[in-house]
Amino acid sequence: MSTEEIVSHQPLSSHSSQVAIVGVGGAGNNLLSQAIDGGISPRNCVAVNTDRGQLSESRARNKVLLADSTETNSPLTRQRGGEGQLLAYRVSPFTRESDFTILLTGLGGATGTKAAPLIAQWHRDRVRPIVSVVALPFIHERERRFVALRGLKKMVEACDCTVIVDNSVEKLALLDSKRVADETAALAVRGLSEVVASSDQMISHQILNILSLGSVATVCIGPVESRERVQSAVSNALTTPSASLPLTKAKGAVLLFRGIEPLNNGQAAQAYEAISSLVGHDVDFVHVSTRCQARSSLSIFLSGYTYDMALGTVDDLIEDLYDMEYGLESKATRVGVRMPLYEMELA
Ligand SMILES: Nc1nc2c(ncn2[C@@H]2O[C@H](COP(=O)(O)OP(=O)(O)O)[C@@H](O)[C@H]2O)c(=O)[nH]1
Ligand SMILES: [Mg+2]
Repeated sequence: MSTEEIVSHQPLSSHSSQVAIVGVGGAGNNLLSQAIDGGISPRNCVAVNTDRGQLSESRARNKVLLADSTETNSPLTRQRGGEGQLLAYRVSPFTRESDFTILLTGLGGATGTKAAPLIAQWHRDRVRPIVSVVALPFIHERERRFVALRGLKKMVEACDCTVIVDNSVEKLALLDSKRVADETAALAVRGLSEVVASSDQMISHQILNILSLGSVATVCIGPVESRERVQSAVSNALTTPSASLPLTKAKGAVLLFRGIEPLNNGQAAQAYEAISSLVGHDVDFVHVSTRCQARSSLSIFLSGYTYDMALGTVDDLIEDLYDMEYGLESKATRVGVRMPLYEMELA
């Protein structure tokens, strides 16, 4: 039985949702600023960090400076019932009016890995939808990938859906672009927040329902040369998912199209056909078009994955690391990539 569902976008409904976007830690702050540069309003954005310098550079309107871990052991923290409570107390003034929260962080460091799951859990306890977009460390950040996996487990447990943007995978896809992962994460956040804030709540619910078919999702982003060629745009986008999870295991797809003219139902049906044929079976589907003057693009969120499947993709990379370490033949593209080093923190 096909569960395909095609919904047209009703722009500027009076029943849209309020979205809050929270960026935690160095990566979270950077990616949030990039999403703001891409067009989302800084008003609903909150940057959270233990690093005062990074926080001051954030383009978010609201900022929360967290104490480092020595301070979180203070009597005041204990009085308030632990770190989760303290975090909630600091962050909630900026998110409690919202119906939908998007959490943005990089896992594998100290601040985001520790604080983001606590912030997510606090929202989840209030039965508010929370979707996270998380960057996983580059392949050369050995120990960090292990730390990230532990953090990912907590994120996955605390969020309705966690969209993984693997820094390692994205770097393989487009060698000429320095920061593909950043672009992907920022576009994913912008697309989701834009659609949730401007569509009918019913559409937001459908999107959330499809995203939460599994605890983990990937996002595939690509340009659209013309709406008549939407099928090839879909196939191209699906060749570079944000984390290397198998297409065949996807259970749902959320297609966000941006362009001067929205996709008509025929074009949306063609896009669906391309997705289901590449995935190899029917998936739950919703599509939303947003008008914009810029070059047309699409973001396809593939959902229905589990934490264990995500572990599998990281295992592959760990095997590659092992091969590199012991001089075994490995895929040349992976070894040959020169990756920029991000700020390392002495936690
Ligand atoms: N894509 C992307 N990943 C980043 C960026 N900065 C850091 N990361 C990744 O996020 C992980 C956590 O780093 P960071 O956010 O600095 O740690 P934290 O501040 O302690 O939470 C790192 O291991 C990096 O792989 C960034 O600007 N973009
Ligand atoms: Mg930091």
